[in-house]
Amino acid sequence: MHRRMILAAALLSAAGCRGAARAQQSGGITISAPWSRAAGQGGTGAGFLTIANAGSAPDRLVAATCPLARVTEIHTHVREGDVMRMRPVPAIEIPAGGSVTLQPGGFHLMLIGLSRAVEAGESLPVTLVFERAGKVEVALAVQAAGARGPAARHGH
Ligand SMILES: [Cu+2]
Repeated sequence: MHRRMILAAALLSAAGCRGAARAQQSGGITISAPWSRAAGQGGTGAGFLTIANAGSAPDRLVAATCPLARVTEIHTHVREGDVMRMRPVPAIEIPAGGSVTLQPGGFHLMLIGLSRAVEAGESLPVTLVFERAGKVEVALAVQAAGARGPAARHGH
């Protein structure tokens, strides 16, 4: 267990050195590899990241806000026949000692109604709100539009 924590810390600091993935910690909650994709003004952006909970109790991501988005929602993908559709969810539970990754094709943040274009290379501020850990600020590293595959089709 101790060894695993050291490894995790090493991985996080390595990510920090690359500058693309800043880790933020609050209480037992650690956020790593936050990223997004380029999107146009008035369009919809997405947020992806990994949430680890080192605490002894489960926590829940209950909201997120981004100053550039009119509305920020927490979404999941559900299969309907052979089509994947996105659905808002009220919360994502992060189990005690576990982690959840928001990624294309699964859970993600949806940044709806961007007040300006978001370009690759910039970082997008997002506030995550957890039931127990409270607010956690993260900076999403913006990648090119369509980065990481098919889930780039995020129309609303
Ligand atoms: Cu979505």
